Amino acid sequence: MGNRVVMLVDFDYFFAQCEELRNPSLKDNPVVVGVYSGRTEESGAVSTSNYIARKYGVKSGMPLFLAKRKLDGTDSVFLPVDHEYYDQISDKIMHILSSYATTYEQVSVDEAYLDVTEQVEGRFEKAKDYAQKIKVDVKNKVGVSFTVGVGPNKLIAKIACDSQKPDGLTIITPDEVTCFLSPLPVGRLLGVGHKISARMEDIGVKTINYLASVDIQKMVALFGKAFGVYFFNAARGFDNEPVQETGEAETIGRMGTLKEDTRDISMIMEKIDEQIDDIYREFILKNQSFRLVGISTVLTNLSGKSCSKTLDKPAKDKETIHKAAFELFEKYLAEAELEIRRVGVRIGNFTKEEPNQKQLTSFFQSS
Ligand code: TTP
Ligand code: CA
Repeated sequence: MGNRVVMLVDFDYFFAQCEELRNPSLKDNPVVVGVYSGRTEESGAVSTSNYIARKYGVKSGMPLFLAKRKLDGTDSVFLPVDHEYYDQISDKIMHILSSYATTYEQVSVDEAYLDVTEQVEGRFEKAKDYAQKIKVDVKNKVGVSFTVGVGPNKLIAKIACDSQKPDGLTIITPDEVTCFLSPLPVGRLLGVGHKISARMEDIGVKTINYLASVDIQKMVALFGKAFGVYFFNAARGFDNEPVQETGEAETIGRMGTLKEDTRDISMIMEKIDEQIDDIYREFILKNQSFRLVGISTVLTNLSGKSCSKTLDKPAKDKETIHKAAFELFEKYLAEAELEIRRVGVRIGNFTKEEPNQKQLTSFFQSS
């Protein structure tokens, strides 16, 4: 099989850029978009800010009063989040993006992977013009700028994208993967957050280059089978995950508030199991299989996060949802610093396929 050409598109300072879009006079000021918790006028957290505000040290997740303090003496503008408006803008852009790819996978309100292998005939030298063309089209039609990373798989596209923002375009060809990854800190790999990178540093592993020299047995002994194998592959730039439509409309999910803020997985799973029962009742009416299980959380600082997992093969049973949700929470809790306030679970990627029918793609991958 030839090379894949995968793009990750990540919209620049998204919520704040949306605010600039409807009020261009904000563009020269520090702009902070935040969630106001309502307890006092200034309590709440920063969702995001434009790059002018970032120069003063404003960061996502920071308490609003601290952001105010950092921007003291400037003409800063603080605005409450308006998800409905950002979703509208996001939908417009996503619609345009999807027309440029054979398969497209939206991962969040402001990020999507595009498989453009066919469009550029598998040639990375064509990817630059192609990405530029998409950028200009979206800028003209919607007025929003974004950053693109291009690589032979999702893992590399993501790291490439993060390496130059905003309005960036970074292309890493298959030949460049090793050189590109080698000097980077392990924290740049998806799934390696503060805690895991601290554990890696404890054994002297700081760079991806060094991580690639750790043998597989040691990796599995240290991080467990699933993580160990993932890190082993990721350090080498290997990633077979296909770019696939998740279709937000085609998920069944529930979200709810926990009895108390917690990081206790059994308490979380108790809530999740109730939600799974609910989801499952709706799901069996479809008479289909699902291939995606996702979780969402809202933390005590009101920031939210979601992640998902594509199953090796389609499934139909409740236990698979429970197991996948448990694994996702386990992974998530290993990284999350704060307590969790709200949780949710969803399933998606529905197919008519029978769960026990071995798919050709997974057959080739495992043989
Ligand atoms: P990001 O892509 O992480 O950030 P960004 O788009 O604001 O900035 P950039 O990509 O240029 O670095 O997040 C996308 C949106 O998600 C962001 O605009 C606001 C929201 N968000 C939160 O609400 N809370 C958070 O803690 C983070 C990180 C993001
Ligand atoms: Ca972004």
